[in-house]
Amino acid sequence: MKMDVLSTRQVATLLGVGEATVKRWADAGEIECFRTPGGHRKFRLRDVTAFVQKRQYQAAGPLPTGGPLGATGLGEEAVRTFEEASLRGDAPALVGQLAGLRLRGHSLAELFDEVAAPALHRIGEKWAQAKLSVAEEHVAAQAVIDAVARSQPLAERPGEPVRPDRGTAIVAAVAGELHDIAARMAACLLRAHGFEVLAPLAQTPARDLADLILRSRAVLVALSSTINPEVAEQVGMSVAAAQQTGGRVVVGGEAMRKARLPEEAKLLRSFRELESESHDAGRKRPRS
Ligand code: B12
Repeated sequence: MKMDVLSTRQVATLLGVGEATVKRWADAGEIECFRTPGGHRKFRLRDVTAFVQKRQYQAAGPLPTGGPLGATGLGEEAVRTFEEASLRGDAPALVGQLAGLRLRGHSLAELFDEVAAPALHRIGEKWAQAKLSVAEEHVAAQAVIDAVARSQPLAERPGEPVRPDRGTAIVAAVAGELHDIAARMAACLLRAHGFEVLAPLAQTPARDLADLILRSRAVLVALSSTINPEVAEQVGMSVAAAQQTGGRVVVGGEAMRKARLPEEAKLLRSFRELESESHDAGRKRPRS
C-alpha cells in the first residue's frame, strides 16, 4: 500500500487542534513522526491513527477496534459504528474511523459513499419512524459536518501540499434546500483535488449562484438537491452562467434524480463519480 504521509498542518486539521499542539505531542514522543532533510516533521497516517486509538482521542465512546491495520473493512459494521458515533455527537471517533479506513486503502470518496451516507440514511429512517427526536438527529448531523471538515487531509495526496491551481469550483445546495452535508463532502474532495472551492452551501438562490459563477469564472459547479425536484430553472441558470465561463455543471442528490434537468448538467450518483469527473474538469496541471 502506498505510504500515507501527513504534514503537521494536516494532522492538526484532522485532530481539530493547533499545529503547536501537534508539534508538542510529537516532541514529547506521544505521536510518532520523522523529519524531512529540511527538518520538517512528517507523520504516517498509521501513527496518527494509533495515537487516536491509544489516547481514545477525546472520544466519548469506544473507537473502532482492530487497530489501524486490523481487518475491519466497509460494510455493515462500519456503517453501524459510524451511525452510533454520529448519534453520540462524537466527531473525533468519526475522524478516527475514517482515518483507520483510509489506512486500509479506501478513498475518502468511497468512505463518504459507503459509510457516511448510508449511516445518515439510517438516521433519517429512524427519525421518520419517530425513533429519534429532531434534537438527536441534529446532534448526529452536526457531528458528521464537523468530521467532514476535519477529514480534508484524508482526501489529499500523501505528503504533498495541495496547490489550488485547477481553477474555481462552486459547491452549493439549491434554493429551499437545507440539506448540505453532501455539498460539504463534495467541497472537501474538490479542494483536495486542487480546486479553489467557494462553498455557499445550503439554500443558495439561483440568481446569486449564477452571479458567483460569472464573477469567480468557475470551471466546475457542483449542485445538490435532496428534497426539491423543481430545480430545472435553477440548474438552467447555472448552466447558462457556466457556459460563459467555459465551466461544467454536475448535480447530485435524491431530488436531482427525479428532476428534469438541462442536458448540459451531468447527473452524478456518487462521490466516486465526482472524483473521476473532477479529473477532466478545470485547468490541467503542467507535468513536472
Ligand atoms: C441530516 C438531515 C437533515 C438536516 C440537514 C442538515 C444539513 N446541514 O444538511 C436537517 C435537520 C436540517 C433536515 C431538515 C429536513 N429534512 Co432531512 N434529513 C437529514 C438526513 C438524516 C441526512 C441527509 C444527509 O446529509 N445525507 C447524506 C448524504 C451524503 O447522502 P445523499 O444526500 O443521499 O447523497 C448521496 C447521493 O445522493 C450523492 N449526492 C448527493 N448530492 C450530491 C451532489 C453532488 C455534486 C454529487 C457528486 C453527489 C451527490 O452522493 C451521496 C452518495 O454517497 C436525511 C436522511 C437521508 N436519507 O439522507 C433526512 C431527509 C433527507 N430529510 C427529510 C425531511 C423530510 C426533512 C424536512 C422536510 C423535515 C421537516 N419537516 O422539517 C427538513 C427539510 C428542510 C429543507 N427545506 O431542506 C427526509 C426527506 C424525504 C423526502 N424525500 O422528501 C429524509 C430522507 C428523512 C426521511 N427518511 O424521511 N434534515
